[in-house]
Amino acid sequence: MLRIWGRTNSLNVQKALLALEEAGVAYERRDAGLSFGVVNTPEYRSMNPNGLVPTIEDGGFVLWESNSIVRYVCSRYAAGRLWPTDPQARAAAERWMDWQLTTLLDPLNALFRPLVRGMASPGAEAMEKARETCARNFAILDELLGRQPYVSGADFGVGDCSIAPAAHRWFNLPVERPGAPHLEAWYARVLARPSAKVLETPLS
Ligand SMILES: N[C@@H](CCC(=O)N[C@@H](CS)C(=O)NCC(=O)O)C(=O)O
Repeated sequence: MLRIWGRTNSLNVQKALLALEEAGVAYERRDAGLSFGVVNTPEYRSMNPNGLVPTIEDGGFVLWESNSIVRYVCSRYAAGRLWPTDPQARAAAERWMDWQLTTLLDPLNALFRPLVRGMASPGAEAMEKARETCARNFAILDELLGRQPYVSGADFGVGDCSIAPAAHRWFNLPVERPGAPHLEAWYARVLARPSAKVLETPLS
C-alpha cells in the first residue's frame, strides 16, 4: 500500500492527501514533522534528504516535493480525470501549481507563522503588506473562478489539489479579506467534497 509521511496540519501534506483522496488511492499515513519528529532520522533522511514533509513511497518508488507528489498521484491513478490528457488543458491547470509555490505561498506564510504558529511577527507594516499581497493574489484566483468552476478547468483536478489548502488557510486566518464571490463559491464546492476531510484539522 502507498505510504505517506507527514503531519495533517501541514499545507504541503494536505495537497498530497487531497490528491490521494480524490484519486481514490488506498494509503497509510505516518505522522512526521515538527512535534512528531521522524524527519531527522537516518531512515527518513535516506528517503528525503531535506528532512521535510511530505514524502511518499509507492511500491518502492520514493518521492518528495508536494506538487510532484500531486502530479504523480493524479497522473498515475486518475489520468483523464484529475490529470487532463490534453497538453494545453494540463498546462493551464498545472500553471497554478507553480504559481502556488512561487507567488501564493510566501505572503501567506508571512501571515500564518506569526498569527497561528506564534512565531515572531515581522511588524505591523510588513504584516499589512503581506495581507494586501495575499488579497491581490486571491483576487487573481477569484477572477479565474468567475470564468471556470475549478482551478483546473471544468472539473476539480490537479491544480485544485495544490491551491485548496492555501485557500483554506486564507479563509481561516484572523485577517480582513476583501469579498471574492467566485473564490468563496469554489471554496464551498471544495469543502463539500468528501476529500475535504483532509482540511478539517484546525489551523495549527
Ligand atoms: N517544497 C516542499 C516544502 C516542504 C515543507 O516545507 N514542508 C514543511 C511542512 S509544510 C515541513 O516539512 N516543515 C518542517 C516539519 O514539519 O518538520 C514541498 O512542497 O513538499
